[in-house]
Amino acid sequence: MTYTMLIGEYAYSSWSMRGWMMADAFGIPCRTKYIPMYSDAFTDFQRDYAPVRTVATLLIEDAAGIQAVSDSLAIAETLHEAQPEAGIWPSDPVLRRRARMIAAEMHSSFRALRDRPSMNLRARYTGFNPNEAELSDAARVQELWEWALDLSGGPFLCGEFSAADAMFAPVATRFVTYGFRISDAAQAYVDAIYAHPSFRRWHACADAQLRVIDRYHLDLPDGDFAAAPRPARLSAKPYQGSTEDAINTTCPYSGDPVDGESLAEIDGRIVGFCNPFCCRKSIADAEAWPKLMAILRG
Ligand SMILES: N[C@@H](CCC(=O)N[C@@H](CS)C(=O)NCC(=O)O)C(=O)O
Repeated sequence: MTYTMLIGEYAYSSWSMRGWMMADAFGIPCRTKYIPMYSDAFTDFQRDYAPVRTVATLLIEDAAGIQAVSDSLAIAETLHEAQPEAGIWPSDPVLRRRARMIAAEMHSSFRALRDRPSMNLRARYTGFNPNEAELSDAARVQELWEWALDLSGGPFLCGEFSAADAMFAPVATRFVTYGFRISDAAQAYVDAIYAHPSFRRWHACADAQLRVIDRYHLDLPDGDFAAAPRPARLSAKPYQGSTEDAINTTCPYSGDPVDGESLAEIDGRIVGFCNPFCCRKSIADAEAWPKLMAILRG
């Protein structure tokens, strides 16, 4: 059985992030396939897998063929059923019930918060004035977070990172992007999300993906994007030179040969990748990628 997660834009597609984290954050091997949103490729995807029409969609391939499962909660339950030990839902039944309850509320609610302040990992606005409905959603999210964190003791909603956190991670980014005033407990949780390795990998991919979709950007002053609560990152920049300068000959991710246009200087060492995207996501946050760190520290 093999898994492939079909996703949309890393910077903007909050449901893609949720579905993708349901596998990545729990160490479930799963290929990622990006389908550009608002493109012919997206229309083809909807036609090929109808009635599926949204990302994230999980493709499950086995001897019987390929089955497509869309919808983040269905993806969580499908993966949990296949790998109950992975920790998608907490093993403790009390925590598991709570995790399911708050994940379900995230899935079915918060229309206002999901609409105008849409996910955008490329911006950090100043001057966003939340309306009453957005403030009310933000208050309810914090009420749920504080209730869950109090009961579990944190650092994540139900103790260890679970599907409930994958569901709320994009909300944490909205609070950052739009500068919502939140409680200290909520801010500590936002910081924990931003420090989580799987979230770091997703954010690094958002940094690496160059496509900008204007409809997700508001006409507001952009604040200090670098000040988002991301952990300190290793110094890294693109490197122009020869593949022979690199400490590796094959890409840490794909195993394919290193490409001369995809070299980076990371923490003082030259590393090569198989394509520019792999190179950019590594520059964005090297420590998020264990296979890269194994080469750097090897
Ligand atoms: N309820 C779905 C929502 C998924 C969703 O709306 N995804 C958006 C991208 S963030 C999408 O694929 N939109 C395309 C469309 O609705 O045609 C889930 O939980 O996954």
